[in-house]
Amino acid sequence: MSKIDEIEPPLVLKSKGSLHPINQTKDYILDLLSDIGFNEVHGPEIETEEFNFDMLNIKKSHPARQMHDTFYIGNKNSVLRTHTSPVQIRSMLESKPPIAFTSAGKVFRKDDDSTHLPMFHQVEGIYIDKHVTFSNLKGVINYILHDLFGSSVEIRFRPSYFPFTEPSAEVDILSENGKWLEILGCGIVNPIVLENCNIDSKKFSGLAFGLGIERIAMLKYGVNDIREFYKSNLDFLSQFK
Ligand code: 2U9
Repeated sequence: MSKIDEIEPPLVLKSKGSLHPINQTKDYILDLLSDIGFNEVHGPEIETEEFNFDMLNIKKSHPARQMHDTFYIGNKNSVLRTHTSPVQIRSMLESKPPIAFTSAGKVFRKDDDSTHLPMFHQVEGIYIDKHVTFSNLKGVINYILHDLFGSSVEIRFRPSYFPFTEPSAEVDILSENGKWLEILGCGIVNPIVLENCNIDSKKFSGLAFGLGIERIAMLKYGVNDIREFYKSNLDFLSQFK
């Protein structure tokens, strides 16, 4: 044993740190998706309006673009990304299908209450190939939710609307007290978005989905107030070691 190993560390260093529960949950979902062939891609947190909105078919008049929902910075063309979808757009422009990407990380919206924060984390997935169908989408979503909430969890697809997917659905799971809880959003990639990325929408189709990590972690760990995750309260955080 070398001399350095014999030195007692100060008391404060004796308890090891660990990954934050949000990063643990994010990594867990990314690993789950990597197991079925999705590769993680990365991109900037400061985006242009073009990549954050226009390329995703989010029109100038869309409420999400209003000053009270989006953090505009510097000149008006720069925003803090409101979702990780522009990461997928950047990667799609640089590759040819078939592709299966995940993107994950911080996103920013002007929200602040017990279930919403101005900064939260998302994981998104996109798979583009020939003959991708809604049935494939259901398969991927069932795979994720069965792993996270058990193979007997009841899952419900509810029709919804997003500019970047058509058709779109929100997905609920049945909680123990008999209430349906919204858990993620998904859909078939809008052909307009494929064409924006120079992908021939007559040859290719895609599935996409997005999850809010804090929401998943709250449900999985029974946390009622999203703000608990960001108080740096070691008694709270050390429960997730
Ligand atoms: C591209 C095309 C389509 C990603 C998708 C959702 C539906 C969705 C929400 C979940 C909870 C955001 O964090 S949240 O508020 N997301 O409902 N996301 S489809 O669709 C894409 C992504 C990239 C190019």
